[in-house]
Amino acid sequence: MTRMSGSRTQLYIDGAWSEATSDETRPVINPATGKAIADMAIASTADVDRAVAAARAALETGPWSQMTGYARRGLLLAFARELRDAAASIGETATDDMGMPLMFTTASTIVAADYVEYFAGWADKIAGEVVPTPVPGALDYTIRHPVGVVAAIVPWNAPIYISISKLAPALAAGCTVVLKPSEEAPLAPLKLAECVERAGFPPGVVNVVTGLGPGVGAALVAHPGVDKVSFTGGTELGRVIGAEAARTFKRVALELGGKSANIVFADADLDAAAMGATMAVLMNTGQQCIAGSRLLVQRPVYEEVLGKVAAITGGWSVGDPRASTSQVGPLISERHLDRVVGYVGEAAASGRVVLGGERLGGDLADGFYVGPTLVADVDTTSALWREEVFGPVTVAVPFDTPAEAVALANDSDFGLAGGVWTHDLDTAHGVAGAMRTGTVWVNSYLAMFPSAPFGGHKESGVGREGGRVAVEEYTELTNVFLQLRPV
Ligand code: TXE
Repeated sequence: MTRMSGSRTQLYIDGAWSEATSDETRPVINPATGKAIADMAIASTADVDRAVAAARAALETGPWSQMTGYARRGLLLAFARELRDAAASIGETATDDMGMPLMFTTASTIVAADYVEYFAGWADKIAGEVVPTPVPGALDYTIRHPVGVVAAIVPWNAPIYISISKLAPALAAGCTVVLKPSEEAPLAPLKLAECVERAGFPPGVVNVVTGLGPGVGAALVAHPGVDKVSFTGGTELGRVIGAEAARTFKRVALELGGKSANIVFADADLDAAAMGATMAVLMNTGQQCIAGSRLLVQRPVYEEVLGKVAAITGGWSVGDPRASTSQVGPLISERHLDRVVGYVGEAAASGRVVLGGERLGGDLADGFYVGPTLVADVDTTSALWREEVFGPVTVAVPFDTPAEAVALANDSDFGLAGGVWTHDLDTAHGVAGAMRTGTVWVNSYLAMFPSAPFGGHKESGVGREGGRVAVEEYTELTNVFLQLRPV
């Protein structure tokens, strides 16, 4: 559990834990049991103002403002050590909070520590450049400043990983942060703040305020004291946040939805492809933006691959996310479960439901569990094919030629990720290069690591997380021109 007053969570502002000034709370529901496990404090406008003011003071006048990149690197490395030490306890909190099986939430915290270490390495390497000029006897160079106070607005589906993928590059660049967790899963981000505190960051560098999106989230997006909004969530909300942030010329990073195509060619290692296709959707019960939810299979091996995917999928164990054997947990909420099952129901008329599609009962009836689902021969104009379902649902169609596969894959409003399974060099590079997505995996799926830039084309978002570019996006450039006196 996290820092509480009774059952009520606290806010982390200016290096201290405090009560929200409003009495409003929202129950935090464990999706495996349907029972409340805490009451999330709903921050008031005054609390949001206090968090932004603390972040601005830390940025402009506190010890953080005077720290070199070398010193920031040291603090980030201390933060990574705290995350590693707390991985088991953060994992338990995240599992109870949002239902991801314990083995994955614990691993996710260790991966988060890896991300922090990687970005610690950039903190002392952020440099401008010397710029050629057309003017004799002049010197021109650029300086990279931290962009300022960052509002990091995160969703519920991967609260540890997504919080860290914003915090780590922002802190490496010298920014200060107000983190707003999702109301559906606020507890793990609050545990991250405990690691920030133990690592010894100066007050105000990282603040965590909980609350509802239209209240606390919207207040941060509109706040004149915030310089950049980094948001991960649904595309429709991203559209609203991008437009609102533009009114005050804030910098914006939007990591939004996806409907990624996983393309299997007949020459591929079909067992590996079937395993990859299964993992691509079942990890985190399909509640991930990069889920390879559209499966495209070359016609001669279509039925064979579907059979393999169904067999592997059927072998994954669905159950209590606290149990060490569970690989697939519940969905985040009953509302979300109804939405996922509704998508499959609508498509059943046009497609062939090979597996699943229904809420699970028995011992799992109190939780929000849906069976892993495979729907074949889906109408490519249907909502199930085109929209992000965010559940353990794979939709499949056959194709004949590489050109047809690329056309099908790119016929989407999204452009986040995709997979290609083939041993033919021309097909691998040709198809990877033709896909309009931010990431393409070849003979692999879901490989994520901190040095790789990650983000979307089209309606999957704006900006990149991961790699050097992620740090640079948390900086603002100044160009300095000096006219030197001749010596
Ligand atoms: O996230 P939301 P939801 C997709 C997925 C899912 C759908 C909705 O398909 O079913 O989006 O998910 C805060 N101003 N993804 O409802 O609504 C909110 O409090 C400012 C894709 O959980 O996008 C939370 O902290 N902030 C995805 C955060 O925004 C506001 C991850 C995300 O909320 C706000 C999750 C407002 N007006 C869902 N309203 C991905 N890209 O990985 C809400 N928020």
